[in-house]
Amino acid sequence: MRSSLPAWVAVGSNIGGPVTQVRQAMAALEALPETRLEACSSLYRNPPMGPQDQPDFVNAVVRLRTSLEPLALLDALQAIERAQGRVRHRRWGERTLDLDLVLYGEQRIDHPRLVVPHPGIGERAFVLRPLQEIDPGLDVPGQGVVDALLARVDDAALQRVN
Ligand code: J1C
Repeated sequence: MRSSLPAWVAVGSNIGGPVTQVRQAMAALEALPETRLEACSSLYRNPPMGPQDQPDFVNAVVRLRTSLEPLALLDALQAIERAQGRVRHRRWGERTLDLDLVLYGEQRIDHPRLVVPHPGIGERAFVLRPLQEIDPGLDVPGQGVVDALLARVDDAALQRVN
């Protein structure tokens, strides 16, 4: 059997019942082949980054352990997005479901379809806060420790969903 590595996936939605979308995505991630769902953050409701005339987002982060290679995992994430009727209306606009591969082990990947660590993670409280919840002290290759990254952004608008 191939060796498995931890992989962190950010989940986001702001239409189509965002809480249900995020929970359903977590269930789909748990069902992936060669993959275990090791940890789920809380769900966080937060205002949109980008155009403000759209609903609030619900965001979360999960830690998987998988022996899927990075591009195979990306394919699987995109299949889940499609299965949940992914709709994107406009750039930086509302979306049914986003799955972003934030980190894959300690690897740095620069491929036309896949950049890891995910660029922009350092500016996004809606990724950093749930990531810190499940893995405080985690090192983001090339960027620093998650706690230090979180200390630099404003996360006051994130509200934990019950
Ligand atoms: C392409 N990609 O990106 S969609 C894909 N690296 O086809 C991939 N690490 O080939 C490629 N993971 O806009 C390259 N895909 O949540 C990666 N996201 C990688 C996945 N406000 C990769 N509050 C394009 N919360 C791909 N989200 C990349 N505002 C972009 C979807 C999957 C995330 C958003 C709040 C949010 C937003 C905006 C509208 C800006 C938000 C939130 C897209 N998310």
